[in-house]
Amino acid sequence: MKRSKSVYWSTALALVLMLVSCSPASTVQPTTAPAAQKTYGDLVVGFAQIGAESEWRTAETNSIQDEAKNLGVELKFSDAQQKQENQIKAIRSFIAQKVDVIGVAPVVTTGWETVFQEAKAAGIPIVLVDRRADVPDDLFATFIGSDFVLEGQNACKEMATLLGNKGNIVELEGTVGAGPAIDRKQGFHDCLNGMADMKILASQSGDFTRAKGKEVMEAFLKTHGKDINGVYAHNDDMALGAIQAIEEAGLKPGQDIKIVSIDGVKGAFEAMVAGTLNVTVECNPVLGPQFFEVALKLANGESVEKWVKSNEGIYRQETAAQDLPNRKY
Ligand code: GYE
Repeated sequence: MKRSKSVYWSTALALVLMLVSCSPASTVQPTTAPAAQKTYGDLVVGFAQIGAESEWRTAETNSIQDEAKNLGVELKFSDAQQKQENQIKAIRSFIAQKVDVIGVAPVVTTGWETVFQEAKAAGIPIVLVDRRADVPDDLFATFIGSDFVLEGQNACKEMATLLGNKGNIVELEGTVGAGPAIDRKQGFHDCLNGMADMKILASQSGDFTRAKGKEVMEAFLKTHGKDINGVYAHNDDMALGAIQAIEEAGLKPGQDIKIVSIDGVKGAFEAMVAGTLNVTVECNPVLGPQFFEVALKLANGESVEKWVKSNEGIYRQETAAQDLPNRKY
């Protein structure tokens, strides 16, 4: 009898508990704990790199790959061999792999809207690294890079000092349609507007490469010869090519023809120590740390500034020997 009583009460208790838990009034909403914060070790990041056209680009690639290793981030890296269609293919592949964040150094400023829309639809933030893209603000999270217009203005002021505000300049432009090429040209020309006796004799793209820079400089020398007082190169690699062309033409680069370029790579410091380059305006390629710091914030739903600006200096022949040993790239 006793046994049946206890069975009765435990069954009744179980029934009551069931009814209470099922009744709407007493239904306990499951508490949605905030999503656990991701750490670097959780991050999967895609990076669509342009290629390996210059010392600067190689330094940027090294910075991103080394920093991913230091932080334990899973990095999916692609080299587009300078082709935009390859960068777009890489971004689509990162979307398919559902990475947390996509970084891209857009080879040119246009042609990105469709694929960036696809990334947005997939809920994957786009981070522009070192080069900007002409897309609406809602299609990218931030631009990590330099003020290229300011770099062009600084290069112009350095050239004016070297030429005593008077002379003829030839311009080696970067890749046609690339943000830094457009902006470095604008900055230099804006500054020239205020200088009546400084003139651009010719401008042509050397595609940011040493070989093309040499080729274009050879053509400038054939056409303008000794009328050329200065060379403005949008990057050091083209300047180093121009130096070779000037020497082969029997002239002294850095003396007969003053040379100002942009980037601040090791080869430029070596040329300044040798006296063949006069000035390099720094453009910092060591963007890995800033890139992954931003990527982690975005992966955790935090907001970031629309432009994470790099800080840079101007380096001249006079101090190159003491600067060279301290250069990081
Ligand atoms: O100046 C050049 C590279 O995008 C800022 O691209 C970068 C530029 C850099 O090829 O050397």
